[in-house]
Amino acid sequence: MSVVGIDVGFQNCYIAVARSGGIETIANEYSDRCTPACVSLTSKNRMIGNAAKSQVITNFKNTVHGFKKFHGRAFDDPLVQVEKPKLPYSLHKLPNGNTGIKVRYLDADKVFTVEQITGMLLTKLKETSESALKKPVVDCVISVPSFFTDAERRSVFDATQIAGLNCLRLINDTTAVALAYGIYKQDLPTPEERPRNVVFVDMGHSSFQVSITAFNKGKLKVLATAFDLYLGGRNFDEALVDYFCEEFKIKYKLNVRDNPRALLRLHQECEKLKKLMSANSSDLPLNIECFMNDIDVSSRMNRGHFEEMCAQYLMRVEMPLKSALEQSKLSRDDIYAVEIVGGATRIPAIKERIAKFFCKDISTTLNADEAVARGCALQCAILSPAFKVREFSITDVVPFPITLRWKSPTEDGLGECEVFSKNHAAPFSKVITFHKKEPFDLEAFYSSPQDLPYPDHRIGCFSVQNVVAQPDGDSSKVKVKVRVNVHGIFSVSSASLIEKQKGEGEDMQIDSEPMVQNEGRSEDQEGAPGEKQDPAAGGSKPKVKVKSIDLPIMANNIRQLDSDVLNNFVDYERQMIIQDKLVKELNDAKNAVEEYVYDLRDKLCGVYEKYITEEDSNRLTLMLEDTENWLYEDGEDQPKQVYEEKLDALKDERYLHLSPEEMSTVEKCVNESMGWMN
Ligand code: ATP
Ligand code: K
Ligand code: MG
Repeated sequence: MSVVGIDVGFQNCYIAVARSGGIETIANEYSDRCTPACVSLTSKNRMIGNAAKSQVITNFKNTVHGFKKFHGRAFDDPLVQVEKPKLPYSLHKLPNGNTGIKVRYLDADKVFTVEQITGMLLTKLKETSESALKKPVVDCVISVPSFFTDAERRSVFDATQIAGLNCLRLINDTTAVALAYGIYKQDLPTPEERPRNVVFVDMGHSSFQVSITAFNKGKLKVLATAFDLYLGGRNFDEALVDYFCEEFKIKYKLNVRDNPRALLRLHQECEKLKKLMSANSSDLPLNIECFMNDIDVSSRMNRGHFEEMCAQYLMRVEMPLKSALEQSKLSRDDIYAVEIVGGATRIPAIKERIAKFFCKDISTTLNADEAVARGCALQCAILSPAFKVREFSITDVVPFPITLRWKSPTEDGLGECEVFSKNHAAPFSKVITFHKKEPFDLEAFYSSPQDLPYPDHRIGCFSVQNVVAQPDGDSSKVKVKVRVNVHGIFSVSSASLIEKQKGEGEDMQIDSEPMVQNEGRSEDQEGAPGEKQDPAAGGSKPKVKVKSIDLPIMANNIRQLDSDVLNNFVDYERQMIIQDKLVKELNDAKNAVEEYVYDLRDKLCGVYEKYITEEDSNRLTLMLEDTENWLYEDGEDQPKQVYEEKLDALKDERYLHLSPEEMSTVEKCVNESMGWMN
């Protein structure tokens, strides 16, 4: 069983794994611990991560990045519409209204769902973990922003399935960070003592998240979360881009915005400049050669000017901090530490604002880039029976209150009740008792749409089926279990009808006021979200003589892929993986020929020189030249087998006429020249 944690960022992804020594962040094949959240589609294959990032400018129409926020969002969603004009690739409205991503792939127009694109990214991250762990990876924990609603979480969960991962938990970014902070702390207060309250601040590329978490020995409890959905490092890049676009219009008469390639380059340069300014307060140059219409551009910027330009963004840092503190009902004095993570918290002005708000020096004891992934891996280790890790209990919160409304087709019992208040503990299950004579619908929705960072407050409709009256005509007692599961996803998970046994004289409750019974049980692990059946706890209190019958629940309007659609995506992902593998093998075979040519050419005028006749040497040199030309011409695009045969033919050439002793001398020389001997 694998223990893997993945931070899927808007811009950067990190993987942490558990190995014998503990949790460690791992590097990909480019020796980079950061894998860009980027997918590039071509006429032959897909490139994912670093390879895709290098295509951002050259293949801009088919290189997809900045898609994380499209999860669970309709094409018409205001957020999607705001992002759309800024993207170098095209979005497309899918038949079901969702956001599709339109690209050219294998020489055809193709629309992918965002689940598929994230699925591709996860496939890459899965492969990277597999090559580090040298075994198949299936189980993992993946981070999502704490403000993700049901639809967004379900969509990310679907993506994990497309990639063939078994996601044990979708954990909130800031909760993962809290776990990474707390689990190794030896000096946490005992459960009887007052908890240690720590603020976690994460500003990434796209958004800003804050949580306040209370720690005691062996446990953490999130008290409050707050966020700014639209505040992140990219706002600061965009401010610079805007500024230089204006400047270059005047200075060089260039309309940068009309040229996607130039605009993308400017973006990259501005991000670099922004990072430099974090470490350097002096005037810094911006130079881009051959920027547009063969013109070289140059300008300057310094931190002071940059901060002035970004005043509107810096102003917004305080709000979520204030909101989290208010919700937690703590005062500044109750805060033990303020820990910051996320790339954008490296901007000095942001650090200053956070410190100023809490009247406290901020701590940077965690690795700003890797803490989320490490926390995910720790959570995975806790959930994995195969791995020994310190017991640590995690109680998260419900970020947005959830209400249940019920109605029956004919009965006039109509009512509603808030089942999960804001900051209610999660995961959590509750049992609600209804008195009904016929099937009824439960509509779940977020209670305060004005605070919801999502345009549709509906979560889904759950029909409780097969409900019948008691033989004596009375209403039946129906126990319905609702929960927010480990992924932070809401569901009506089970229902059961309690049959009255003879002689049981029970008081009936009024339909419109269901009894809510807290189970207070925090679930450690469960299956896929939206599962419709599981063994009903049925509120089976001991000693009451009742018979309980499980009732089927039909979930409607849940924002999740239908299982046949999901299965198609799973199959298609597998096909694409095979296609990529074939292309890679082909490229490897071609590269092998090329490498052989270079290698032999070196040896001919090096270590082999003494042992080869001039005639053979000339013949081989010519042959190598022919092969090289062939590679650029007829041999440019051949099946793998052709390259393999070419290589075999080259290797079969006889040219060294040596005795066994001479052969071993040559081998020794070759090895020495390649530095293998010492
Ligand atoms: P999100 O959390 O929004 O999904 P993410 O996790 O991909 O995004 P991070 O990797 O935490 O984001 O941070 C990336 C952002 O941090 C980028 O905007 C990047 O430019 C910025 N950043 C990184 N280093 C620095 C630095 N030294 N100074 C300023 N900004 C930086
Ligand atoms: K990240
Ligand atoms: Mg992040």
